[in-house]
Amino acid sequence: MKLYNMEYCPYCVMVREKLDSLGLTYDKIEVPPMQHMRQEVFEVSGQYTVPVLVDEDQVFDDENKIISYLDDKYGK
Ligand SMILES: N[C@@H](CCC(=O)N[C@@H](CS)C(=O)NCC(=O)O)C(=O)O
Repeated sequence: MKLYNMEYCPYCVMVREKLDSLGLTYDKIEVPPMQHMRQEVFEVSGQYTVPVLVDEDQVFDDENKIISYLDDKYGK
């Protein structure tokens, strides 16, 4: 699993806390603060905001979608 992340982004913090609480390991990719420098984020997700989570062939571009997905797939 890969998380496109900015350390101080509150939405990224929410996702990191969820990943940690579920005991999941993941690769954290720090993105540059300037939106136009996030080419990889755009290539992966079609937009520039973080967090973006990639799990095998699935891509999620919003913290709420990410958290629901993680709960559904890895929770309980
Ligand atoms: N997924 C959120 C947005 C997430 C978000 O705004 N992330 C910020 C970082 S905290 C971001 O990437 N903003 C674009 C930028 O920094 O230029 C939403 O759709 O409401």
